[in-house]
Amino acid sequence: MLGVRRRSALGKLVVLLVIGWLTTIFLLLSDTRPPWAAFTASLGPPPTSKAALSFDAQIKDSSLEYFGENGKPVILPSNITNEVKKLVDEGWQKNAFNQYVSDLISVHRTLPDPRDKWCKEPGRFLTNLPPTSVIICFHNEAWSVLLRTVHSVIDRSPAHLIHEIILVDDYSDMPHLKRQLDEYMVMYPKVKIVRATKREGLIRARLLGARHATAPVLTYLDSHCECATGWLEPLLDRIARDNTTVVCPVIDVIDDKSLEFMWRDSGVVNVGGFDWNLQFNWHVVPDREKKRHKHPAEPVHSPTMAGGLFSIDREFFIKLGTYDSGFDIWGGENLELSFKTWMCGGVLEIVPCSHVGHIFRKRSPYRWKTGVNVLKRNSVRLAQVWMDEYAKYYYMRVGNDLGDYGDVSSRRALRQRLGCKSFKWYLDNVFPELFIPGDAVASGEVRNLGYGANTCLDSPARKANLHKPVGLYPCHKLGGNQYWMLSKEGEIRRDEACLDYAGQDVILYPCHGSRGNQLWFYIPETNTIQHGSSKKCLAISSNRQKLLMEDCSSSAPEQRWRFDNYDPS
Ligand code: LR7
Ligand code: MN
Repeated sequence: MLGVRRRSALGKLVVLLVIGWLTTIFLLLSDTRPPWAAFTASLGPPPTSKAALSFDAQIKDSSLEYFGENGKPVILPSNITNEVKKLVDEGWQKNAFNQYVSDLISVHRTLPDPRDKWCKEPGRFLTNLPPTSVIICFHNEAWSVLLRTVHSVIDRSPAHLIHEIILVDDYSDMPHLKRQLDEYMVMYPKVKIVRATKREGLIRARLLGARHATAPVLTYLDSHCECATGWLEPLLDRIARDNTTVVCPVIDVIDDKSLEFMWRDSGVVNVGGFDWNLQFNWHVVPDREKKRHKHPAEPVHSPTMAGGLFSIDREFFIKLGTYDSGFDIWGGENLELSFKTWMCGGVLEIVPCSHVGHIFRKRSPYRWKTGVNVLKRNSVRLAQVWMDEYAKYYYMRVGNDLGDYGDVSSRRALRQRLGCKSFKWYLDNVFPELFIPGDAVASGEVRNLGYGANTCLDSPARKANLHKPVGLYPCHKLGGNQYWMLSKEGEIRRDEACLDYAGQDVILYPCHGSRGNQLWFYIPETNTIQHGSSKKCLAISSNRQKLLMEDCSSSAPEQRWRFDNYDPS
């Protein structure tokens, strides 16, 4: 159906009639078709439950409007019946997002156009763009969410640029992803379904997809995305101009509860970074990068990518050795591809004209491997191959216990063969903002020497706890939340977060580099940690539960601290 566009008017009519006729025959003859088939084919949302049906019927009768159009949120009324409430809970349970609400929204829903005016100026993009294979891997994805991902690609991309859409089923066991999906996709000849014969994890599932893909460009999406108007052309444009450019769209948030599409304008685009736990994080566009541009909608260099949403020239991906197929289930592959793109002659960009929404979840809904720390194993492989003498900073974070990470010799040989630059080059040139632990004058645990000398400064573990009081915990020598660094500038850091005191609690706050409330003096002779602006001393309460700021006293045991590995030279 995607090819219809370029035919003559008469041809179009004939094709439409034939398609209509075939569809009718198909729907009449196939008694195996699921009850909602006719419904979805004719635009509406696929109700998956009786309750949803009556809900939907109501809304159609009254206003002829559908839920969630134009990316609007869908908020369930507070007086839902217990039966509906149960369905809502089940949806959350299975997916870690509000599946019930998603099922109420059309799989063809409209979205606002999030593009800057600059993006729509005539001649902005090349007209002769290469077509792409879109690869979407899923493991037990919700029906309406997966379909909305696929339809957002078909509905909002120029047909001639979509060579095919490859759905890779990573050994799901939800029944709707089997025959029901095959039957639905009969209507869409460009969609191919590839199935893994065992659980591969998203990295090897992506590689499986790539092996089936035949277009010159590969575009990867997570299975819970919605592509906005004009998302594809700006990505392909960059690759058409230089096939070593790897590009990511701006990732807008689709709310996990209301499915609202929350887009942001190009003025607030972020770029990717990472910390020494090898976790991906977002940063504002640095000034050095802003200076390279005349307009904020121009593509910006990014040290890393989030991982799930990007386009890459097929040949270049192969040249880079695709992904390390020794990576399991989830994680680390985004940094691998980012590092080697930069180190082996490419450029990684975020393209503000291109917007794709993604449902961000607060937990992972599917089963991982038991007994193996998959993410750590992937990260150790990454560090072993790509991070040279900087790998040690990651190892310190995992207590220098690398575990069994398998054989990486072929990946090292790949790097050698490609003649890639060093990790130091990458840090100096691509991510100079990153704090290097080796520049710290002390690092490791910060142990209080009062009350038994077994209490350590302990960070609030989760990102969301930034701005919360810093805690205390028995010292454990495992690094992790008790790993701190004292910078030359007098900050007590955890990567990008700094110990900060503004007269209330001692909290973690994003490092700002201008001393003030983040300035501390560690005096090893007296074992004190004094705050720069308030002149108070860091101390602990007698029950060892709370951090205090006290007037400094040379006789107070609770004000004595030892910072590991102190070396001011
Ligand atoms: O075993 C699995 N098999 C799979 O096929 C596990 C997952 N998957 C699929 C899954 O259905 C989904 O489509 O893989 C995709 C990613 O898994 P998610 O959505 O559970 O993870 P996520 O969104 O937190 O993942 C982000 O980090 C991952 C690290 O390995 C991948 O790079 C994801 O693609 C990435 N997602 C994004 O970049 C979207 C923006 C998130 C941010 C920031
Ligand atoms: Mn995802």
